Amino acid sequence: MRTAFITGASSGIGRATAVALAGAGFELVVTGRRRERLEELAAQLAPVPVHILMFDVRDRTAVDAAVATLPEALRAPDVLVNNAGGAHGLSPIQAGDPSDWDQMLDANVRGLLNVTHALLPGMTARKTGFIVNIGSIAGQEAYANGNVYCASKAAVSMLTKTMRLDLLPTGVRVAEVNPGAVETEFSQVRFKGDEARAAKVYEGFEPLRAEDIADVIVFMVTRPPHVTIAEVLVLAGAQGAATTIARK
Ligand code: NDP
Ligand code: 8X3
Repeated sequence: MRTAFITGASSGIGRATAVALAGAGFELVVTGRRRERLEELAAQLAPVPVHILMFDVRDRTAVDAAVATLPEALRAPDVLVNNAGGAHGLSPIQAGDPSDWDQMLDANVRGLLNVTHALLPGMTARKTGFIVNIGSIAGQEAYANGNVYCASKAAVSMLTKTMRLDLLPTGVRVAEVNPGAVETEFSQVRFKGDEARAAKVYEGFEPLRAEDIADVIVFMVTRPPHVTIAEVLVLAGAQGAATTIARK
C-alpha cells in the first residue's frame, strides 16, 4: 500500500487531503495538535490504516521523537504533504504583534523544514517519493497587511524550488500548491476566534473548498515518475488576485 504523511490533518485542507488520499488507496500518517479531531478522522476512514502523530511542527525535538515511533516504512512515505500552518493577525507592519510573526515563521517555514528533515533520510534512501508544500497566493503576490504571512509563504515557494533542485539526484520530486481563498478554519485562526470577521472574508462569492485543493494534490502525486507538476495556483472562480474578488 502506498503511504502518505500529512501535517495539519485535523482541519481544512490537510483533513480533506487525508480523506482524498485514503480514497485513492494510501495508508496515512496524520498529524496535528488536536488529538480528538485526528481520532475522529481515523474512525471515519476505517478500515484504511491511519496512524496518528501529535506534535507542534515548531518543536523539532517533538517532531523527531514522534517520527521515530513510526514503523520504518512509514518513516519513508511515498508522499509528504507539508500543510500545517496558517496566518496570525492582519495588521500593517507598524502595528504587528511580534508573537504573531514568530508563530507564522516558526510554523509555516521552520515547521515545514522540521518535518521534512525528519522524513528525508527515509525518502532519499528509497530513491522515490513526492513532497507537496502548501504555499499560498500570499507567497506569490503582496497584499496590504499580509507582510509576515506573505513573507512566510514566499519562503515556502523558494524552499520548494530549491528543494526540488537539491533532491533531483535522489528521485524525490517536490512541488507546491498555492491556494487562493479556501473556506476553512484559516480566517478564524487569523482573526483569533472572531467568527463574524472570519465569515466576512468569504461573503458574496463562492470560495474554494478544502476538497478542491485535495483533488489537485491527489492528481499531482499520482502522476507517473516522469511527470512533476511543479507549481499550481488555484483560485476561487470569482477571484482574480489575492484581494481582488468579484463579490455580489
Ligand atoms: P486550518 O486552520 O483549517 O488548518 C490548519 C491545520 O494546520 C490544522 O490541522 C492545524 O492543526 C495545523 N497546524 C497549524 N499550526 C500548527 C502547528 N504549529 N503545529 C502543528 N499543526 C499545526 O487552515 P487551512 O486548512 O486553510 O490551512 C492549511 C494550509 O493551507 C496552511 O499552510 C495555510 O497557510 C494554507 N493556505 C490556506 C488558504 C486558505 O484560504 N484557507 C489559502 C492558501 C494557503 P492543529 O490546530 O490541530 O494543530
Ligand atoms: C491564504 C490566502 O489570500 O488570505 O493563504 O493570504 S490569503
